Amino acid sequence: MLNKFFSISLPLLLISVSISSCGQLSEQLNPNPDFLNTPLVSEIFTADPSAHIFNDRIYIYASHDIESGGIEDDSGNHFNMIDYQVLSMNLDGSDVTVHPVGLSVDDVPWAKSKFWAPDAAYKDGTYYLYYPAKDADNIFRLGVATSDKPEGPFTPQPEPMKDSYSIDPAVYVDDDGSAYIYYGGIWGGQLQRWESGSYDENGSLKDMGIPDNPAILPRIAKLSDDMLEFAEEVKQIEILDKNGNPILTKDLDRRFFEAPWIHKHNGTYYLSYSTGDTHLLAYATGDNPYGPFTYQGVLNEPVQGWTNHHSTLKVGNQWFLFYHDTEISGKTHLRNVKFTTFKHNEDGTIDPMKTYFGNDWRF
Ligand code: FUB
Repeated sequence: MLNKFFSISLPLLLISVSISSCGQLSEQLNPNPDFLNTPLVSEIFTADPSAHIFNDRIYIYASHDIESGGIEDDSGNHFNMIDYQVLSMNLDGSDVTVHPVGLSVDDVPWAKSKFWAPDAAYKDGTYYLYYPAKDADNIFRLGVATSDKPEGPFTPQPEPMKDSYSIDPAVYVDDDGSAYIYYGGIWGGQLQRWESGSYDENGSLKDMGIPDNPAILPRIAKLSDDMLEFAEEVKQIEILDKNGNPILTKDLDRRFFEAPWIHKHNGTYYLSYSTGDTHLLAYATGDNPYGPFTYQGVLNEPVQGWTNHHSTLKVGNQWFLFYHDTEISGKTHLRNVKFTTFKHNEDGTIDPMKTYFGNDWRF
């Protein structure tokens, strides 16, 4: 299959590049037919991009992948990240910048390892970086760090967020100013070990193992006014099929695995997430931040590399999907962030995106 680069003529491409330099962000198309887009940066390896606009500039809060020598396994032993470096660019895609280290695991008293997928939010002059890390007992918790600049440096809170667990925090600030934290991930993200309400250190390393049971669900909590803690008891977010039935554990193409993300379009809330071992991004819709959400379809087909993790961002009138693959390294734990355009159809659905056209994606 041809990618978008080859489906448009060269003169059109030149026009699109010149429009880009005049204002509107446009995706960077890859001359390699296996990939739709080019990596945003190549100085460092970056993954799990959470994109936001702050002060008329796009900031991307990403995992900073490194080679640690960890042997790949189903718990993510090969992802041993130790710091965060924020990426940013102008709204037209110019001046792409890799900022200095904004937070190191050594700076966080409670955190011992695994700076996995982060997100950020802004309120009243302060930027908040939300991140997962393993504590001294090897349990994933969520932390918050603050800064007066979007790129940091960030000052961490001395303790993890009370009652937090698992991975992949994503903070959504609704139109009324209410902020919600979405999070969770199974397998290496440990969510299956919290099904009883407390951490089971001998719990399963994977799904709960009961195929016909409802799948494990992502979590949500409203954030406190100071953005530093949960303001309420954590709730599970239901993901239903179109008949109103829960998506089941055995439904690997549709069940939640990790990487929850929320955006709103025409009053509808879109919960998108990774299906993990089936390598898809999926999306479901609801009419309020807590759900229930009804499964709608695939958001992005598998990328090159095992993980598929993303965010969405509206720049002007155009929606973008920020995602990652492994084009530069060919290794699943050394990823690179990219972005592409998408649109919502008249009926609110989103056509599945395809950003990888090769066939060596599962490694
Ligand atoms: O980057 C480490 C982990 O890989 C993330 O937390 C997951 O979402 C997956 O992308």
